[in-house]
Amino acid sequence: MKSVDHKTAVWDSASAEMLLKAEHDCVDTCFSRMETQRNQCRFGRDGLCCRICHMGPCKISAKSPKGVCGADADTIVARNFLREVTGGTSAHSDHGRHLILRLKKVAEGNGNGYQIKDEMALRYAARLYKLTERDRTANEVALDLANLFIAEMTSQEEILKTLSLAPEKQQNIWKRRNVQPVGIDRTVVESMHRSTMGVDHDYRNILLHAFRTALADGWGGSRMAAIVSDILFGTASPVRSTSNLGILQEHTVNILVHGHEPELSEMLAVAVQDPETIRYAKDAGAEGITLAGICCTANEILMRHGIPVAGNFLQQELAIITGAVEMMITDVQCCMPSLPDVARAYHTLIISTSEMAQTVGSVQHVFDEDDALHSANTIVRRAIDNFKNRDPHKVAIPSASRPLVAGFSVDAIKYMLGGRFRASFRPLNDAIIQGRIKGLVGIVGCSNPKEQLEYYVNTLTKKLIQHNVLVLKTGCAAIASAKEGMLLPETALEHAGPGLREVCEAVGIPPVLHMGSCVDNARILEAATEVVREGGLGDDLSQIPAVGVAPEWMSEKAIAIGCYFVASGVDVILGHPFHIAGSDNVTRFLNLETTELFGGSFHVCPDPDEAFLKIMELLDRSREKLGINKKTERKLYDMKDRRALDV
Ligand code: SF4
Ligand code: MSK
Repeated sequence: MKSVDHKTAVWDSASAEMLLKAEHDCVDTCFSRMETQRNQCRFGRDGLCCRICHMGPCKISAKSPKGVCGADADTIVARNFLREVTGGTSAHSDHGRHLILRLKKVAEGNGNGYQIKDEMALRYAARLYKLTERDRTANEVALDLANLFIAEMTSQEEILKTLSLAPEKQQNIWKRRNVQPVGIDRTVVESMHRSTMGVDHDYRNILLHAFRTALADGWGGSRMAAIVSDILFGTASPVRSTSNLGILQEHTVNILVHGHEPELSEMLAVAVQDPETIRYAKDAGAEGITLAGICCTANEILMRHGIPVAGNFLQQELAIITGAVEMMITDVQCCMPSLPDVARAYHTLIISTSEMAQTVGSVQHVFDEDDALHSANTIVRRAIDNFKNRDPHKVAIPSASRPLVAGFSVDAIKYMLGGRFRASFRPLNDAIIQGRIKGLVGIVGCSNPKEQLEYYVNTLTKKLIQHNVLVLKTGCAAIASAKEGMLLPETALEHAGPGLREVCEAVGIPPVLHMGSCVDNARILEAATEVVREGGLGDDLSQIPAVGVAPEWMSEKAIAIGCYFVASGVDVILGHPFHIAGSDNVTRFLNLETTELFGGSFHVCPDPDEAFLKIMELLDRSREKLGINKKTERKLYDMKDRRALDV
């Protein structure tokens, strides 16, 4: 086992303590495995390895510039890139599909414990899609909506209806560029077809399909997932909670939920509050039950229930190393196959609950969604039964934990900005126009052991708010901010520049807004669309002063997200590059030419200071074009002004 320098591998003290304990307990983690993988294959890194047919695998170099079939670097790099975007799109969209099918069952009266929690969100969504909702029951409306969403998955020739939620000019750009996706399933299948041996060889054509596929994610699968989650589990509103490994308790049964599906975790949240279950835990010698989350399942139950967040992607193994976790319950996406190996050194049970996501060494306990509460109760009792196996000599829970405020859905932001009766983005637009807020930056994505955990995210976030940039966060990047105390309005405001602080204090929002899980990046686009609709900042997303950043990304999902941001006209900063360096043409297309096509492109900035400067340059450029690049006095808008701003 390679040793890890905990000072350079991680940023927060809790993770550093657990890395030292891992070494002491002789437990391998992704940080030590990263050391054994340092010498990574340069053909893979540059996107130049092709193994899609069995004349290969072929690798492209100066000496062998073509594969056996004659494919060159451009084709191979573009095909590999498309397949990554397709992987990410599939993950988000399949997540959306599960929720849509659940909504359909609820609408048909077979909810089995699930129900429509937010009828207003349902009726609002129905109106967005021009479904009749007046004088109809919630179930009738929900059934129509579920069927429409299923058709969004399966339609063969019809353009996705969900694209119509974007600003009109945006839709026209997609039409002109011929990148409007049809049904998500067809778009994904076509990606695989195009990139198989002997089909699409023109790198531009392949990359355009990558953007088409990504749009099927951001303005399709992910957007529908967010809509249905709100209907089934309730639209999030600001909620207080805590974060980091210090939320684990020495004397309670500790249960961690990890992955991405909210359905099980919603039921677990109910199950752990059942007085009989709590009594069962006390009979087992525990003081109670602590339920907490890892990764995006954490974000889901945090937003709606205020359940604490134990950590993000790179902390999944570290949480088990505390020796205090009775059970980690995994579902889909971002759950490391190493978890059972780590758990073996302690008493932790790893339970995989999804039939499609099994891990060797874990206990398979397929979550029965048709008997959800009972299934959740059974799992919780099993965790309680495991409490007696905890070895107190192996327990060391770090003390670090920070309070936070999360749950900023678009509705919640609107409400906070304008109040119940005048909920609107107007005050935000005005603050941007007046220069109090310089612009909006969405910081999203994962953590990656190639870089010091959370250094980039936290350094950049602080700099941005100091310079009056309002930061929107999702996924593991949001958890990084939580652990740093930056989701606590009081702390964050200490770091905010005067203009941003003034606005945040006036409307009562923190300068860093936690908007949810990685599938919720669609909500950031929804917020940007509200800004466009409110008026005064351009008529498509490429015109508003807004930038996306994926500092420590690792997942295919992050690539799909980056692409749907760029296709929506938003520039995206990457902390490290895609695997495309083997093709100058592909690199130029993604980092330059997409600006011509969509209004945004990718920029690679390996250092947070460099990223900060690039963001400022991009925001200034947008402000310049809008003619608002100087601070103006606050102006109160009357109806005439508003009409003049309308787009
Ligand atoms: Fe090699 Fe062409 Fe087959 Fe790829 S498709 S493995 S480049 S022969
Ligand atoms: S969990 S995709 S590591 S954000 Fe959504 Fe975190 Fe990235 Fe997974």
